[in-house]
Amino acid sequence: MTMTTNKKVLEFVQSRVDLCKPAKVVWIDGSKELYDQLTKEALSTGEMIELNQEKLPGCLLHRTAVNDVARVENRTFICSRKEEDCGPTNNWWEPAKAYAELESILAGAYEGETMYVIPFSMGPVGGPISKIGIEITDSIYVVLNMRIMTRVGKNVLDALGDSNDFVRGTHAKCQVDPEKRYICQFPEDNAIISVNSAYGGNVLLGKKCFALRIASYQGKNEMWMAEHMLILGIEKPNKEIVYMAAAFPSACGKTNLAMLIPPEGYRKNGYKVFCVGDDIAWIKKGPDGRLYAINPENGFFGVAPGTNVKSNPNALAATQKNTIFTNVAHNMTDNTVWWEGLDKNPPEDCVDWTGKRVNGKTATEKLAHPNSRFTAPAVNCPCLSSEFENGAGVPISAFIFGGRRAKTAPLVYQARDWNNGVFVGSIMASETTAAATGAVGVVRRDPMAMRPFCGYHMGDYFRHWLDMGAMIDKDKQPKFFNVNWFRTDDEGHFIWPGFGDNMRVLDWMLKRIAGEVEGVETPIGVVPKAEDINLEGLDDFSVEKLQGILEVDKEGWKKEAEGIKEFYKTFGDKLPKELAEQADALQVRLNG
Ligand code: GTP
Ligand code: SPV
Ligand code: MN
Repeated sequence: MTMTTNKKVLEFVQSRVDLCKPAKVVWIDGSKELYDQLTKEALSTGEMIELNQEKLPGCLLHRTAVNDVARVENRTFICSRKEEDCGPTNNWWEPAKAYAELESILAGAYEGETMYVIPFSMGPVGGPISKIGIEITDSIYVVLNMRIMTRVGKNVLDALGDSNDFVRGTHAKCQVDPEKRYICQFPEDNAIISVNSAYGGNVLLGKKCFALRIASYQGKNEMWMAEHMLILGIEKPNKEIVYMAAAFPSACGKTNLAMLIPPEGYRKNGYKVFCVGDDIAWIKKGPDGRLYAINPENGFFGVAPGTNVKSNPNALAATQKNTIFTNVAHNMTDNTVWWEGLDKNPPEDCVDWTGKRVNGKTATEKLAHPNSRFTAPAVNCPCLSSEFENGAGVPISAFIFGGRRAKTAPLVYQARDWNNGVFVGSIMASETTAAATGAVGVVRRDPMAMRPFCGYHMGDYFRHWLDMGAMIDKDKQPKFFNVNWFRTDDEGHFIWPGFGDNMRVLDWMLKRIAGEVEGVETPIGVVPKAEDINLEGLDDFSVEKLQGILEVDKEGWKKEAEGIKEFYKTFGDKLPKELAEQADALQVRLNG
């Protein structure tokens, strides 16, 4: 059965059949019958485990190979025709060589197996900002996750019609061999090839591979932006809703901020927060000259550890049905799931994320992998924005950048204008997390949280940000802020309470956007006067503590400025001169 007469789609699918040699081809039509049948099959082979259907209806558990639990940045390649289009923050692989090696790995890779054809839309089907992809895979896990994370089915092919404007994604599990694992993007060919992995970020090709790496390149050419940003709306007591988009690196708080529940005092006064998206934003200039953003995804691929009724009740609620859990702990007593930070009661009879049966109370290893995840449908989220299905997007009033910094970066500051805001985004630095393989807790530069996701030269990406600003009238430009929830004290404890209390910082931003409050000028930007951050209801948090984390440490920033210049040097003549000037001006202000 095929579902389209689109010649380009049929050619692509046939090319994969010829190369990978499957025993059978199944087109994913979006019907429940087919998903049920595939789920049954995955349950029968043990690929998926059915959880307690009374407590967690429609929920499944999956464990990946122990060497395949996170994105692999050192095995991720941008295969642009010219090396100079890849840039110093990415790995480059010459397309001809990459294709040759990948095709040798893919040759016969599906022998004896079923090949699935997944037509998917990023963004509402047929929407003005949406784009279409086809993912070919041999993994039912991928099919069932793509169903949650994107819009999948025949209607996508109908929307595509005869067009050639679709991204070609090929995935094969192969032997899950880490030595032959490659995640390759071919921006000029609209193509992605991912082999030898079955971990989400590497194989759900609509997500980082398409919606960021390929789409960032498309956005540069078509004057829009693909960003690693959550989108949230804050409803004020006067019912006005202000939308903000925030870029934090992986596992640095996007899902949590996107689903924030304001502190009681705010709720009483009529403030509400709505989630439009938790990871990716596609942003385009709208008919009224403002920037509009959509969330191209259809679900949440969220970090499980640390998610609990206090930290993020909305995310937890979203995982209570039709959710796939990956690499969490399996509670054998009632066939449910558990992870570190869910509660203080690890299951005694437990299978840990590696598949080992243990007593969770006495186990010394982590029961869930630090990068264990839930794949939950967006519609499950109690605070999902009513604009979620609006293909034209929501108007953005603020861009927020942020990272995980134990020192130096204050709780919040505001950039002076668009170009200074781009500078602030470009100098972002953050401690690495378990979302990617490699050392955890090392500070590295991660411009706009896009270092692992920019599909072209980062210097050209900065230029694109500056060009986007130049296209928007000053009075319609979003304001730029930088936040850091992660300052620690001498014992290594987080100082700021974070989570729902981050509303107090967003509130200051709202007032800045409305022009209702003055700030304090510092060399790096405008910080709040301590009295302008509402601490009502925060009993054990003093104004002195707040002053401590609002302080701009000049000596620390002088070192930071030197580090920025070093980092900037790596871009050579691709660094926009506007940003070089920004770096100089920062040094002048710090020494003044
Ligand atoms: P990706 O899905 O990898 O892109 O991550 P993310 O940016 O969505 O991060 P997420 O919201 O899942 O948070 C990651 C970790 O940071 C979790 O363990 C959270 O509990 C923790 N976290 C989130 N927000 C805060 C905060 O405000 N303060 C503190 N201390 N921790 C936070
Ligand atoms: C991230 O690492 O930023 C994620 C998870 O959102 S992944 O899909 O693995 O990229
Ligand atoms: Mn992410």
